[in-house]
Amino acid sequence: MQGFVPTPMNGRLANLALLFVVPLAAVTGFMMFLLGSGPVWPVAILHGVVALLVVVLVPWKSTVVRRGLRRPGQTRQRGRAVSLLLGLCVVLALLTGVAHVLGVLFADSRVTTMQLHVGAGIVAVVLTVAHALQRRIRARRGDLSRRSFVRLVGLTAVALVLEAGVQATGALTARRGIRRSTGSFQLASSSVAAIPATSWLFDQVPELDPASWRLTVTTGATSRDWSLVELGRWHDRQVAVLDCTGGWWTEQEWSGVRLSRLLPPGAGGTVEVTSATGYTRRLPLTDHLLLATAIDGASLSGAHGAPVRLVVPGRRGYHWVKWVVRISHDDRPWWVEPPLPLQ
Ligand code: HEM
Ligand SMILES: Nc1nc2c(c(=O)[nH]1)N[C@H]1C(S)=C(S)[C@@H](COP(=O)(O)O)O[C@H]1N2
Ligand SMILES: [Mo]
Repeated sequence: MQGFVPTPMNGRLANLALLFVVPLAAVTGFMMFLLGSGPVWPVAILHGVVALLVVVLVPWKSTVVRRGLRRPGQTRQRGRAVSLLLGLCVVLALLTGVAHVLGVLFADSRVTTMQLHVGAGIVAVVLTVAHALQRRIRARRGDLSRRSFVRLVGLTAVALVLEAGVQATGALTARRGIRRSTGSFQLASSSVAAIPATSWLFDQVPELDPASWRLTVTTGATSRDWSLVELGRWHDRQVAVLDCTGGWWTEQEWSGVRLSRLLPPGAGGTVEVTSATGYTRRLPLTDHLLLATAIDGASLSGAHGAPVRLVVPGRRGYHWVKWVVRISHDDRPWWVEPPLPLQ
């Protein structure tokens, strides 16, 4: 190969690059989840370019892989399972990532293409670290040279072309309705019945009796319990997009009571909204928070958060706490919590 193609890479440098590229793909992927709305697309492009750099590095990585497969010995065998699984996860992450962009959604199945994608991506990062610990590579002085920088720019340009190809094909072929800048597709039907019942991780629908259900609102030293009948006094409405990180979105009219009505007039700061399951999110009161009891005029079902669920216009679905039982108001910053829920 060296004879007729000027190789802009070698196996060792490809290994070093992949050690950064795979985790960076995961970081940029999660950044998309955190941004929620607004100009997410530059991050989506960055994610695509970083991820497709993996594909561009394959020719050089493959020489390393072939050399490794020829090598006998116990120690090599031990790391082989990790290597194989890592390869599979990266291929799966690449295929499902591209499939999602092309409109393969599987919104009704137990696992969407995007969920499979994120799962494969997370496992790939863990295995990348394990793999690198098993087969240590030492950086050399020449690695940070101008020459290798130029190589990296060249490879990134190729990845950028691939990314443009994927995005253009997606724009042409995806018939599953409109795609948001977060990458999510509109559900095929706008009916309430079509909305998947989703949990961030493993939350189950809790048994809540609407008659005995109470919402405890704490602000400063005072606390008050609201019953469902009391909240029924208000009929506030809000059209908002529920955009799940599973890769789909739906626009609905949610109705119930503005959360600010349950706080002192003009209250600022943040609220921590807690579910009967313990699931919790903290949000600034500058958001137009609605405690919804109905979608499209009909009462919420248990799976969608009855008796009361939070609606957070402009933020991804994982902020929309279902089965709300407690609201604590104070002036802690909204970001004093894990950036993504842990349950
Ligand atoms: C682990 C966390 C990850 C998250 C949260 C994530 C998230 C996403 C999202 C939201 C998209 C859709 C972008 C769009 O519609 O334009 C996407 C696309 C994609 N992802 Fe990931 N991803 C992750 C990891 C990875 C990894 C590790 C790889 C590859 C090694 C990867 C490869 C891809 C590819 C190839 C696409 C198609 C992008 C394109 O070409 O436009 N992702 N990912
Ligand atoms: N208590 C609780 N609320 C939750 C979740 C959860 O796991 N537990 N998942 C969130 C996620 S990730 C999404 S996308 C929406 C889904 O709402 P839906 O089931 O009405 O579609 O609920 C959010 N609220
Ligand atoms: Mo979600």
